[in-house]
Amino acid sequence: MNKIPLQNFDPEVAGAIRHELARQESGLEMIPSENFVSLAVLEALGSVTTNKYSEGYPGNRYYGGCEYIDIIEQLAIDRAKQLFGAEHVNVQPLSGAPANIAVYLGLMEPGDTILGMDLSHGGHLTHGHPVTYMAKIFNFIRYKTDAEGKIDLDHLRQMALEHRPKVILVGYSAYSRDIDYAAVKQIAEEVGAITIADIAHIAGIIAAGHMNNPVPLFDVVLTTTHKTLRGPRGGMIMCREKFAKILDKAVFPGFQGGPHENVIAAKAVAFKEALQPDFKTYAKQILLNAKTLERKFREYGYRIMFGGTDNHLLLVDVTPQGLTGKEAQLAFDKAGITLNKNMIPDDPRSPMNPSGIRFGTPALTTRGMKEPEMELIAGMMNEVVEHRADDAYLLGVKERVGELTRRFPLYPELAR
Ligand code: DSN
Repeated sequence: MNKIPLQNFDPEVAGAIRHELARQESGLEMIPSENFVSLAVLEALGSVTTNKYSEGYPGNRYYGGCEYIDIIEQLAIDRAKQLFGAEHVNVQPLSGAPANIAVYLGLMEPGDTILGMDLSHGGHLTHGHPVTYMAKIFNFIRYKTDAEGKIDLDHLRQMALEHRPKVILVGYSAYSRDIDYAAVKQIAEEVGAITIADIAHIAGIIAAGHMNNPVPLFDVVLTTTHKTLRGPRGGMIMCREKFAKILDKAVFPGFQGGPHENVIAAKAVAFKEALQPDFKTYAKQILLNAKTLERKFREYGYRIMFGGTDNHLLLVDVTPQGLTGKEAQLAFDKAGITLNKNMIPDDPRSPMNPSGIRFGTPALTTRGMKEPEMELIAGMMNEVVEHRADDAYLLGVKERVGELTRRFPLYPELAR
């Protein structure tokens, strides 16, 4: 076995990791699906549990030597149940897209109809976008938000009555409002559809009790664990007991092989963190910070989609300012502010050069930033848009970004 430390054995990889650490520490991370995990989560993620094969589930594995792996996976399951009030939990999905696929394959037959949100209205690729393989297997019908950016429940009901879907899917990746799960459940019951919620973006906020929780109402709830939940990169499925067997089988052996137990160990640690009282404070601050950005962007005269935000993110149309989402993203990169270009509802532009930008507060909030910093950041963002063609100006903003982030150290304990 190689015993040489990473830095000595592979300085190229070690160097790139060090630079990535510096990039994360010195910039403003505003991609709403990103966050910073704790050292305890990192430690579990980098543990020897990565060496172990463990196909099957706790107490029922295909391999020997799983006694400690079983403890870890059961802890993750029990903590997730406690966090969300779930009847059954599967922590093995490798990430959000594999979790979605396993659920589709477990619940539906090829050709079955599923009603999901249009990508440009805040939905997700895996919710039936034509570029995905799932769209070739299942009949996705896409609903949209109304002119004010709200989910039009009457329209959703009409579509459900017309198409009689096997599944109704809610939960989005660029939508900034809360969801009336009870109303969607009522529509699903009327047409006999299974309800699925994909809460990947807002799981941490739901776990903290600051947004509506679909778990007690819906048949199946999917999430990633690395966004507002602040765990390792991974996925999770929660469901009613009656779907437990079929979905466990869909994950393994239906779709995946051996689970990544180091990631599951890190999920267990993150769930323990999310069960602590200070996680509620953290999640509340995410929302307060997003509201502060909303207020400032409104003052600056930006076109905020969906009429504002109830969660951690904002979707803003920048074309009235005379630039595209792609141009804005590039200018923000130059200023040390990381966010992403994004389609707006019924965007006339293309996904690679759309009209909007999407940004959010989970990672900044993890650093300890609050309302005063959000005001500063909104001001700098507005300057970036106004001076996007002036590289020297953007460099000046980057220096101010550096001054701000130095006041909120991220991983001072890590070697550099
Ligand atoms: N890529 C994630 C996001 O940014 O929303 C979702 O898969």
